[in-house]
Amino acid sequence: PFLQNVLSNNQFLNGTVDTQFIDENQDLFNLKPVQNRAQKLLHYLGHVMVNGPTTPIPVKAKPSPIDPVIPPVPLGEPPVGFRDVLLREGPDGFAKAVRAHQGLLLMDTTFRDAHQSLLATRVRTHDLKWIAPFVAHSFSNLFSVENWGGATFDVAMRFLCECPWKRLQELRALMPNVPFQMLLRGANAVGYTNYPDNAVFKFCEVAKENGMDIFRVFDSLNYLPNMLMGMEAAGAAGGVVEAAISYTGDVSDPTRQKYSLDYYLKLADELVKAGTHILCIKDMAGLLKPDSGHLLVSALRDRFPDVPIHVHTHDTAGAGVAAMLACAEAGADIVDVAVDSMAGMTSQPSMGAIVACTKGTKLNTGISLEKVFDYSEYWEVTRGLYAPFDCTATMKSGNADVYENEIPGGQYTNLHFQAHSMGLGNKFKEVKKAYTEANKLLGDLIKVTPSSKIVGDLAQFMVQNSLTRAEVEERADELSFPLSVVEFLQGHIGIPHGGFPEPFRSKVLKSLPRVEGRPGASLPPMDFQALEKQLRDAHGDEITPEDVMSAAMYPKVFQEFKEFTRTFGPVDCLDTRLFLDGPKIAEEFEVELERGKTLHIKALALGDLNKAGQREVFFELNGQLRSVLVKDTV
Ligand code: 3PY
Ligand code: ZN
Repeated sequence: PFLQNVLSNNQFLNGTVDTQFIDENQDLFNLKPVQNRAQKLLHYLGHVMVNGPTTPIPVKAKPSPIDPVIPPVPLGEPPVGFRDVLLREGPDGFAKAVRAHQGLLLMDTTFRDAHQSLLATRVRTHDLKWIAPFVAHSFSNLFSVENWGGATFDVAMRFLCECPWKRLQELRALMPNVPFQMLLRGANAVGYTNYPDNAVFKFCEVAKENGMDIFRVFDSLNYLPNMLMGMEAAGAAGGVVEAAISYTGDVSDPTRQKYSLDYYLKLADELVKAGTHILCIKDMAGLLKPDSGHLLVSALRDRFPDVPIHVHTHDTAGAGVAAMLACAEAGADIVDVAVDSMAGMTSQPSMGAIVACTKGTKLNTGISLEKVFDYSEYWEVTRGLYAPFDCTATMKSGNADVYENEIPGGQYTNLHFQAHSMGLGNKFKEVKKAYTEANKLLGDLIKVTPSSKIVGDLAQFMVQNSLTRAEVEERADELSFPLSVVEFLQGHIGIPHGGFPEPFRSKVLKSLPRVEGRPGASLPPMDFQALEKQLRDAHGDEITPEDVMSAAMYPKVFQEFKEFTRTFGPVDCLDTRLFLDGPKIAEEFEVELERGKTLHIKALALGDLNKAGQREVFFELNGQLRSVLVKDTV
């Protein structure tokens, strides 16, 4: 405003005053835009009050009105945990300490896979931060907390309008003692397509710098060259490499031999030879039964006595606890669990159940059940805030049909949501059947992001066009397949075990080009300097190395996130109920922008629709009347 006055002053404009000082100090004009985060947040709240949530809501339910209570946390530093071992001894020493540990270790997936599987990945940093100190203090003997990667990276920006890197930084500060673990989709990093190698390397480097410790690296086809590249990237960044074999089929079933015990052992040989610090069995669909789990883990244990074995599963059929206990009996060092109120169904097996079942045995976890109950209560109430995304709105139980359709946990929930939202809730069985058939058509694949999406896309195509497997095979040369299916057959994500299905592939591709070998090897490296410059030109100078990686992974999503933030401010500071549903008239609340900077807001009134199709929304902000004009788009 001062400058505006100066620039509209006649004397100044006529040049009748001495402006030499200004001429010589042009940087006086480099004014930063007034931040005014408060006004932006009022704009956001007004927008939600007028038009409803900015994020798509799959379930017609409101966030619960009950606030979670944070269990008491002792003062002072949290106790020493495995992260202290890692920082002291490095990844090799850490792996040795894990292997030497007596009793069963747990990874807690509540901060990532559990809500990816049950709540459409929608849990916000805000609610993770409240409970993080409790976890650091009460569960310092966890192997790790899985809190990053997978779908969380993209969902954070796309739907929660928050920065995934800030989540990592904030949690790191609150939980210094427990190792953090992320899910890295090998050459697909945290995306759905292959990135150039240097993007995966840089991503791991920045993740490590921001506090990530353990990188679970997998490839959706178990395609070894992709896995090795991801492992190298994680290792070069100084991370703990946890190579993960994605599990499908049933090693205990002699009639299902495409993915036999021998197949898994040979793959494990390669991963151990490549120097993985930890070996993981990633059972993304929850197909490991107690028998098959025991068989597989015993064989791996015999073969690699010194390598820690970590088992991941989903509880879709309901046999997760039994399977994890069998794996632990057979020699697994670590199994994955989610806190009770975020466990079961398509999520991980229950932490409380595993802790209770191993208590007093040689597999004792050393975790206090009382603390698990406190933790679970926090999540039970917090989960209520996410009712608009909760799969239990329609999904009432797990289902053992997963042993047939082999749909990964998160995708099982998504397909269920989709079927219900399309009014096909009574046809979910058909969708799953089509998935089984689509998988056979594609040659019986390992199914996990992104290969699972390809199978899902083909299944949807078959349902929409009422096509059977035989019809698709017969007419493969004339049908217009989804792009993801065509690109898979071209070799864009790698080569499946046993090769591509023929003659199906040739019939679909005809003369389309085929990628030979590892897809990333033929991609030109990403130019990060050019990307950074482009981002600075578009968004100003406050671009960080983390922003550059966000844009490298998701260029469009990142741009939209930046634009959203420019308009609506730091919405990650709002409580979840306010973020999703806005305040009620006369509601008073506080928003902590940063430590020591708190806004006191009261929603006063919603004006009538004006001629321009807008409504004025009135607030009291720190005792002063404010209003925002919002276009009514409903
Ligand atoms: C992901 O890739 O996000 C997964 O959770 C796979 O299981
Ligand atoms: Zn999983």
